[in-house]
Amino acid sequence: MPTAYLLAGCPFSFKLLLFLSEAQLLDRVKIETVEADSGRMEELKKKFESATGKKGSFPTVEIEPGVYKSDSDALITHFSDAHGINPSNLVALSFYKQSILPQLEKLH
Ligand SMILES: N[C@@H](CCC(=O)N[C@@H](CS)C(=O)NCC(=O)O)C(=O)O
Repeated sequence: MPTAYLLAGCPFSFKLLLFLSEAQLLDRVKIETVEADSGRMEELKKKFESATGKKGSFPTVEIEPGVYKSDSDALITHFSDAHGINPSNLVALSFYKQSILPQLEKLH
């Protein structure tokens, strides 16, 4: 089962979690939420960076053993394609992306 690594308080991690919840995929993905500035966060970032060669970020999903994918939009596309979901039909996700996330990005 893929593991989604989320960062507590992260608006992009919440976007992925909202998608997985609304698309009813939470029984197909293991969730691990890490605290900001924790040892576990640093440990995972190093793991993501050595696997992808890019700066580690949350959310990241280990989509199969040793294969890591980052970026909330890319992850939503990945799971939508895999499960035949049209994310624009997801009302809560669309609401969050259109009217909540832009405000959070300004603050972030
Ligand atoms: N475009 C990325 C942005 C992800 C992002 O900026 N995540 C932040 C936390 S909200 C992060 O991982 N920052 C790295 C750090 O804090 O070291 C996405 O949509 O996933």
